[in-house]
Parts: sequence; structure tokens; C-alpha cells
Amino acid sequence: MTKSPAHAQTPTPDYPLQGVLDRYLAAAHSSGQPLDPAATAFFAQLATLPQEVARPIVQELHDQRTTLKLIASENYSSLATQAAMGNLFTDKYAEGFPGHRFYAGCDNVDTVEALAAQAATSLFGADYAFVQPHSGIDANLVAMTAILKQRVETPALDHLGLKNASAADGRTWEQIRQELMNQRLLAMDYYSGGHLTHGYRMNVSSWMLQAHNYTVDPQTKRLDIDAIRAQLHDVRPLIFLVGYSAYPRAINFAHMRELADEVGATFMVDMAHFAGLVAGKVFTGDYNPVAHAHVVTSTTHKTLRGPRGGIVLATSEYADVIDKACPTILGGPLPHVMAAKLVALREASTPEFADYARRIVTNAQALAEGLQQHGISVLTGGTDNHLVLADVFDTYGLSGRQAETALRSVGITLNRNSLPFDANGPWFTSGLRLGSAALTTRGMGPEDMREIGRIIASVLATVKPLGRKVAAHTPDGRELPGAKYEVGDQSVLDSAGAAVRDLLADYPLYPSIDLDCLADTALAVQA
Ligand code: DSN
Repeated sequence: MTKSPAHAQTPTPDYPLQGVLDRYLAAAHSSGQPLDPAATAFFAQLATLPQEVARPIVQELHDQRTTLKLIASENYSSLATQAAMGNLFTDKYAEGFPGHRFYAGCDNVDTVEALAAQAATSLFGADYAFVQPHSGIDANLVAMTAILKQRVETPALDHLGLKNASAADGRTWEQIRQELMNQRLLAMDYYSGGHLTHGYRMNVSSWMLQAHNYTVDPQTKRLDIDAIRAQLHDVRPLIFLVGYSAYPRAINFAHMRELADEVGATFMVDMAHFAGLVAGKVFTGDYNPVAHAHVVTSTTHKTLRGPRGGIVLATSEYADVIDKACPTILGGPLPHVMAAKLVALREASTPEFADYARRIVTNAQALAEGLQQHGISVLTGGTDNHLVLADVFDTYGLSGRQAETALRSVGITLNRNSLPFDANGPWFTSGLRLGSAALTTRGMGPEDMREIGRIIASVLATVKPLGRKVAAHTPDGRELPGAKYEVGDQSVLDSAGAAVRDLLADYPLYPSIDLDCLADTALAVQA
């Protein structure tokens, strides 16, 4: 016999939004269709939430449905991936790794984590996978600290006959610490398309490591292998890091590994952006980073289309040090997110995903063509991956910020982005970064991408930059644009908005979730 009603044991004793589920069930019943489990779960979850939490979730779904998402670092995860995150796994601490935890009662987390790691090794053909990082920055910090441990701390301790860092006296540890902090990193410059975590001065990676950067070639905007090789021989880094968040071309990782070997560097690749293209076998052979790097990091939510999170893949020599990410740099993992990674990694192992990955690239290429056909300057003249970089300063005299805001006003969501050697800084920027992964998930194809290129060009051509409050100038004396602009012809924007709505009408997002049943309730969407 229970001692008290079950609801008295939970923090949320009743469900003010219960009516939402009832309405959905009634509508589903009258449609005569079988109940869709994912849609039912969506409405059932809403019904358990406080209104101020449920409302923005519903509104976010509406907003994403009614805009064209071209953010290169986002996607639409499956409803199964989302469902895996909403459960009691969130309550569980599981510091350590499967079979080796600092807490009791981790059996089920062990199961999920081990399966997710197995799914990652088999999907990517890696020796080892670690699925705990909460994000891309975590994954990169796990990788960098593991490399420092493996290549600097462990040999120093071994040399002194010490079992671990705690066995060193204060003076000895200070010497080892100095040695750890005195290592070099060579990675891609932020403005050339590298990431903040690759030794950008404002990021902790440039505290931990003496960071040196290589850039793209100023003329071609492509990586210059000979220049990188010369820099590698000059810097002789512990870590040679290749990978990007804004570079549109394929990289020959086999060649990069040869360069790393010439100077004895650990070759690390950050494939956060293009992991889906590796999983989907678009980047194979010399272009597959997992086959050539010692350590590969990734996010799971960009082209890979999983939950927000990170993973690290590595050769077996790095397995033990990466397993010790707690206590080195992580605390407890997020078991509910590891469960969602397992769902997504399984999805990414299917032939359908490989087809999706190929379509991502075809679509990005069509988008680049569409932009260029309408006069927009595209870096390197196109793309080999999911992203396209447009130079709106060169084409229209606009900042990325002005272009980003104007496009959002017609229902196109993307992000402004610094371009190589950008005179307009990281806030206003001179460029736009566009990605095809999300709209490919919605089912759009090359014709749609060319139409999007046309719409974007029509909007930007009618936007006139207003100068910055405090004028800044390029080396050639041109004033740099800031945030403000005026619209030349409002009817152009109106037509663009209508064209966006037409495109979206053909590609509904999560079509099984019909929000009509929320009309006249507290959760009704704001148009
Ligand atoms: N914000 C992500 C990106 O845009 O690439 C990672 O920093």
C-alpha cells in the first residue's frame, strides 16, 4: 500500500495545462488516423510544464516553421532524439566512465554511454570514442588536456618514477606545470575560419597553450599547404589543429597528417561542422579526418543532426587519458544527452543519412551558385561542404550585421560572420555564413536553394548602409558600415517575405505536430 498519493512525491503536483493534451487527443481521434507517438509525446510533455516554459517552446516551433534556417551550425534533430533527453537520466551523476564510476547506481548510464561510444566508433571507424562532452568547447578542452597529459605530464611523472600528479611534491609539480603551460599549438586563424577554441586570444585555449595561427591565402582564401608546412617547421607545435567553423573547402587530412609527422606534432582535427559529411561518407579516403588524425573532436548537433553536445574520437593510445576527462576538465556527464547521442548516432548510420549528407553538399553548391548568379561575391567561388561564405561588404558595402538583420526581417535566419582579414571586426563583420544542413533536413533541393539565392540578393540590393556613429575606415579609406540601414524599396522586402512563405509551405517542419489544437488556449502561437 502506498503511504501517500504518488503526486505528493513529485515537485509538480498537478498539471494546469492538462487540457492541451486532451485537445490534442480529441483532434487526433476525430481525424481517424492512428496516434503518432512523437506528436503525442510532444503534447503530453507540454501538458506537464508550467505555462511560462511551455509557451516559448510552442512559439519556437512556430518561429522555426515560419523561417528559412540557414544557420550553418544548426539543424533539426529528430523527435526521437529530443524525446531521449526529457527523462530522469538528467538526475543521475556518473563521474568516471562506463564500469569505472565515482558514484553508485550508474548501471543504466553505463549501458547507454557504452552503447553510444560503440555507435560512434562504428559509425566513424574510430578506435575509441568518448561521448561525454557537453559541447564543442568541452570536446576541444578534453582533447587538448588529454594530449598535454599523454605527451607532457605522463612522461615527466614516469621519468621521476611518480605514480601520478598527487605524488609529486610542490616544487616538482610546479616544474611539471610550467612544462605543461609551455607547449605550442598551431591552428587556423579565427578570421580565416578557425574556431574560438583554437587558440583565439579571448579563449582559454590561448592561456593553456602558446597559440600560433595559420591563415588562408589572402588572394585565393584557401589554405596554402606550403605556407602551413613552413610555419609548422618554424613553430614545431605539440598540437597541430585542423578544422573550421567557417571554411568552405574540403581538406586533405592525409596530407596534413604527413606534415604533422614531419615535426612530431599530435594531429588533432575539429570536425564539429562537417561530422555529418564524414558520417555520411561524403568525405572519405584522404578527406576523412578520422582515418588520419590522432584525436578528432566534434559537436553532435550540426551536420550530424543530433542533440546539442560533443564527442571525441581517438586512436587507442589516447583512450586512457581521455577516459580520465573527469577529473581533468569535466565533472558529471549528461546521461540524458548521451542517450540522445545514441539515438542520433544510430540514425546517422543509415543509408538514408548518407543520402542526406550528399544532398547537403549539392544544396550548398546550388545556394552558392544562386548567390553568385545574382552578383553576390562568394568566397573561393563556391563550396565543397555545407557552408557558403558571402562577402556583403564587397558586394553591397553592407556589414554582416546589417545584412543579417535585413534578411531576418523577411524570414531568413542566418548569421553574420567575419571573413579572412576582416577590417570590420568580429561584431559587425563583412560577411554572412550560410549553411544548407537544416533546409536539407526539411527536404529542400537545389532549385529551392537557387531561389533562396535570388531572394537574398533582392533584399540586400535594396538595403542601404548608414554609417557607423564613430566612423572607422578600411586601409583604402572606405567607411565601414555598422548596424543601421535604410530600406530603399519596401515592396521588394514584402515580395521577398512572400517568396519565403511560399517556399516554406512546401516543406513543413515536424508535420505530425499540428499546433491548431492550441488555438484559443494559453499556448496559442503569436503570428
Ligand atoms: N556557434 C558555433 C558555430 O557557429 O560554429 C560554434 O561556435
